[in-house]
Amino acid sequence: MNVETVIAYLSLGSNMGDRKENLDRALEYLSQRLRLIGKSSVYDTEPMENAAQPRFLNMVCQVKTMLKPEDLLTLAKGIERKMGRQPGKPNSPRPIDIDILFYGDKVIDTPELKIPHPKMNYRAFVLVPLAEIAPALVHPVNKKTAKEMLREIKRGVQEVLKL
Ligand code: PH2
Ligand code: MG
Ligand code: MG
Repeated sequence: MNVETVIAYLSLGSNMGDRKENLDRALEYLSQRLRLIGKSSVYDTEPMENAAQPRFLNMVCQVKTMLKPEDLLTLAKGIERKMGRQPGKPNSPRPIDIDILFYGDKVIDTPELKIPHPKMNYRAFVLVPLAEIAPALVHPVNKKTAKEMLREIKRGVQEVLKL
């Protein structure tokens, strides 16, 4: 069997219930199925896009996995469900949201899955923790590093506070 290990980056966010506990629980569930090799600090962040919801805790983790991208997505969705997230409510408060930011340098663009995550480029709540743990990581499409992408966004960076 030809199994390949890939380094992936995931973004975790919670703005419902005990937010810190939710992040910890999600990391625990993830570590049961893949190898957690890095994690950022936890940041308290202003909600973006739908401002009329509670503040988030956000973080990014680095994982090593043999799961295919679709299976990694299934794992993430399964943990979201197990932790009580209601599906089909994209911009409402949630105990946990787990998004795939990068999967090696693979580029995927299907209706179900887009990698690299198309919205990360302007999201301080993603780029601040990402640049903390992987400043030199290169985006496979725009070829910028995490640190460069962070430098380019001005709006919102002040709304991301390290816990
Ligand atoms: N997630 C969103 C939309 N807005 N804002 C913050 N601060 N943190 C998030 O995780 C977040 C958001 C969609 O998933
Ligand atoms: Mg999300
Ligand atoms: Mg999501």
